Amino acid sequence: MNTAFETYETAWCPGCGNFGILNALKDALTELGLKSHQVVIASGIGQAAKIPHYINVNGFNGLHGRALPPAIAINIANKDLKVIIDSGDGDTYGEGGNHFIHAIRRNANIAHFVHDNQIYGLTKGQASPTTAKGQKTSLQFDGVILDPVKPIKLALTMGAGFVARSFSGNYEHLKKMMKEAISYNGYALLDIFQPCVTFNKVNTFKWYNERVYELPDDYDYTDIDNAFKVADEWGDRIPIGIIYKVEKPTYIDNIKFLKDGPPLVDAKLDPMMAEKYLDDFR
Ligand SMILES: Cc1ncc(C[n+]2csc(CCOP(=O)(O)OP(=O)(O)O)c2C)c(N)n1
Ligand SMILES: [Mg+2]
Repeated sequence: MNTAFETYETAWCPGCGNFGILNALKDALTELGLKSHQVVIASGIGQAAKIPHYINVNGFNGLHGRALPPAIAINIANKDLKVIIDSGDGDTYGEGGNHFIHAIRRNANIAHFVHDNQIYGLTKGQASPTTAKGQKTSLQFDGVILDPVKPIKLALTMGAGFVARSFSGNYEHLKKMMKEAISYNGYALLDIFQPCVTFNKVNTFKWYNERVYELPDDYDYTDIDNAFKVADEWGDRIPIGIIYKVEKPTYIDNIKFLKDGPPLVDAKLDPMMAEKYLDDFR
């Protein structure tokens, strides 16, 4: 157990897939040599979104579906911080779906870890955007009637520069993907399969273990056609790994004074500069 970022009592169920994610996250930060004050984790609402309370780094636990706006603002205000989001599939692809789409366009420097348990865990098992069609839940008694969101394909379509998937039951793989996402300069989506042992009796550790396979070493993640094919693989075999990765200018790269200047938090403020602009109205 990594105690560098302290250990807190959690409100998660015994056996929850979130434990694997929290452990891998602490170890990934440690191996990257990051200290508490250099990292900030933003989240929305949900079981996954409780992570800022369970790790000793800077944290922002906001509203449901609203992890991305503060995370983007933090990156713009202090480009020296490592900004990470930990939030759920509902929070990211449902309530926060609009932010998700537009955050990819902005390409702020954020590692976004989605705890994808394919269910609304905190509110006791209603279907989330990634729950399989036909799956019976605590609310959809006769089965979900909607087709699920395909997060990997959606992110590729929107032009994300880093798109990956991992599984909370594969510690080494997950830690590696987290380190890659955190080190990537730009918006990095890491969708993480995270069994919800209480409210999703379909997508269990066994279910994922039987299907998940690692993309081979010779897989070319710079090829968008490959990536779309991999994004469509679902069923008996589900790929994990870096599905797509290319370098592209970030939000800060596109704004000269943010790129070349000090972090905004350190910028000198001269209120008298406003006088110049006020003259236009006089
Ligand atoms: C605007 C708004 N809608 C609905 C809710 C109720 N709510 C809180 S958490 C949640 C679902 C969370 O699911 P997910 O993001 O997948 O996280 P999990 O609990 O599964 O980790 C819902 C519907 C809310 N708090 N705010
Ligand atoms: Mg969920």
